[in-house]
Amino acid sequence: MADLKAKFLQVYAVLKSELLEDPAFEFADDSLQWVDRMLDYNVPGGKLNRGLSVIDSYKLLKEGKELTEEEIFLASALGWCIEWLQAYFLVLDDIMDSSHTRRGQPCWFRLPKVGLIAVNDGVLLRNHIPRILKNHFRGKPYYVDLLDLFNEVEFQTASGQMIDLITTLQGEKDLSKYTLSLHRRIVQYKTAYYSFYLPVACALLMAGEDLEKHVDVKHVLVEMGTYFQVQDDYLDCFGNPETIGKIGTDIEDFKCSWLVVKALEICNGEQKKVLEENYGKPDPSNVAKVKALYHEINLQGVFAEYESKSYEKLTTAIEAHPSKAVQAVLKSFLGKIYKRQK
Ligand code: DMA
Ligand code: MG
Ligand code: MG
Ligand code: MG
Repeated sequence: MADLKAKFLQVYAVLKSELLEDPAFEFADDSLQWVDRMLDYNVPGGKLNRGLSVIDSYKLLKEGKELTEEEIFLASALGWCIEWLQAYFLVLDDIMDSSHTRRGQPCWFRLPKVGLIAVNDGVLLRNHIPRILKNHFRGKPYYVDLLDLFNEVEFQTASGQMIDLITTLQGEKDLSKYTLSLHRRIVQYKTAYYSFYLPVACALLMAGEDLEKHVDVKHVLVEMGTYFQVQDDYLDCFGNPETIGKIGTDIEDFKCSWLVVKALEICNGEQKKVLEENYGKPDPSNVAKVKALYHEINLQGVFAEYESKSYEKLTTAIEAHPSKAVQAVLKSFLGKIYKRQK
């Protein structure tokens, strides 16, 4: 595994240098340096779970057959495309969410020299993906399907982000619209497709599979992605910022987080008032009141129960799948995220 990660990181260096050497652009030295630094700051610093799971999944689909160097390289390149996509979304997400830190460092747009240039950097990151695909997959029979997959998933993610953002302003802070079904819709679109379905879909395409024959796999992955974003919402409030590398902003931002949805379900009239008066305000004293309420109604316990129930349900769904190889892919995914602290 350590070996695989080292190989994966080597592929990053190759892809980056190809992008920087791109003859289509005659970069002046300072622009070359900008892109170089921007990539290093935003692309490789995360957990790399999404990227690495393309290789993992592909391996499992090949049922233990030794992968060739070329296969490892190609699966890694696809993994990096997902990491690039994630970097693009995160750079913009942090601006829109007014976040401060990401992966244990200031958000890219918070750097004094960067500011809103980060918006264009996001666009650049996004444009790097088809360039990487063109460089390495143009001759493959599944090239068109890959392009289509990335386009489709990007559209879904951007749509999810839109719903996530516009729900915070409709009707001047009205908590009554925050329901589990709205939350589900947001997180499926903004997180589940790109974080869970995309890596496995990339591996399936590489293995010569037809994605339309794998809607059941997609279904399980989308459920898993939903569970993953509920964890993200939970960690936003209850996680250790040192461990998760970011400081939560969901309460300040009036987000339709799983926590506030659950709180609204549990609260009595008086507690609901506390939420209405304090949720979505930037002042730390308002945030503290919301957090105190979350503790009072034992949201941590509610989450722990949700977590173990989700694990059971997902395991049952996975075990119902006819292919052992696919089961192994899905189980490996679930194992990586169950009870995660970051
Ligand atoms: C993130 O949702 C979704 C995308 C597509 C970046 P979020 O704002 O809850 O993520 P984070 O907590 O990492 O800022
Ligand atoms: Mg965010
Ligand atoms: Mg966000
Ligand atoms: Mg979050």
